[in-house]
Amino acid sequence: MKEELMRLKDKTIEVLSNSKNIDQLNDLKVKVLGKKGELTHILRGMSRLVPEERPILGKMANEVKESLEQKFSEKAQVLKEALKERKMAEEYIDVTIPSMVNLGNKHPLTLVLDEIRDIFTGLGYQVMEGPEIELDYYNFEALNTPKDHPARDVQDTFYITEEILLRTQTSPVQVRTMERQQPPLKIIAPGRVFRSDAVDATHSPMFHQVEGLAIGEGFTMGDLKGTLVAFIKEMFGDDRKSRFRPHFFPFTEPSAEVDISCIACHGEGCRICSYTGWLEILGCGMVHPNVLKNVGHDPEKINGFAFGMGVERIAMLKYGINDLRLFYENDLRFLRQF
Ligand code: 2NM
Repeated sequence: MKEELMRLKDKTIEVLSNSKNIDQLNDLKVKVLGKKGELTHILRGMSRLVPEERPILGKMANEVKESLEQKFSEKAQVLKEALKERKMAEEYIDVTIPSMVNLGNKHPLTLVLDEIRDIFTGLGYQVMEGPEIELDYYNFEALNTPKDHPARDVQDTFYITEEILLRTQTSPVQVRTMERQQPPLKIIAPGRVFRSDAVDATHSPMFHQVEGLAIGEGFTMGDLKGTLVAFIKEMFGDDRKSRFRPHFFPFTEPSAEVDISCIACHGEGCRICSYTGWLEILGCGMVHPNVLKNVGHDPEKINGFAFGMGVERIAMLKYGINDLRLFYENDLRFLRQF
């Protein structure tokens, strides 16, 4: 029996040291040390021994069991370590390999909006945002746009209820800001606006605007012109000419539209500028006294100027794009050019 124990021990150690993985090792452990294993089988033979020998063999069997258990746990540790090493080697990522990923690029409207924003923040303007779903009050009423004004026509405006609509301009953001922040104030409000227009090369029911506002004490039309000419030169080049034409907006008085000399023909006259030499790029004016009153200012003390431009229109002029729909179709052949 003693020999049997010794043989079991030696054989187990030999097989154990050749085990290639944890599963093999566990199988072996069950086979040798398990309840119905080989060691138990040998111990059944104890009953055939003389009583004096039993404790000696019992002690020996325990030693064999303990030493095997020790070997099993050592080997398990070694196999686990090896498995970890192998995984680490397999899953190693060389972060120094040069990347071949196509990173993509910014949308042309984003590029133009970024540029407009950089120019005005450079002039000390803050960027403000507001809701796209607006109250009639902020979109029209507070902006001195009377109930019978053509811009309020249900044909142009998406009404949700009688009082709630999709903003048709971003000036409601200016009104909201004037209500909360005291002058002097210089802000631009970029964002999406909505008008019930049929889609064609120059119209879309959703487009982007940037509106600007500066209020404080003693502003003049000269401040307005200086600001917008500085913007035009940065955006379209130092030698770009501009002109201010009288116009009408309900929220400014006096009001003007601003043209720049044609990008394509530089004033000679061509198809792009309809042979006028000029391209319209924005609207502007001195904030109407009624708008100032509506936000609680005394127009005798506080005044200022405001302006608004369409981002799509500026992007079309800047990049020579002749169809607005290209901005929204996400055709990569178009988008990759910017
Ligand atoms: C334009 C043209 C002229 C404008 C006015 C205001 C406000 F809120 F101050 F009254 N914000 N934007 C404005 C003025 C917008 O867009 C063509």
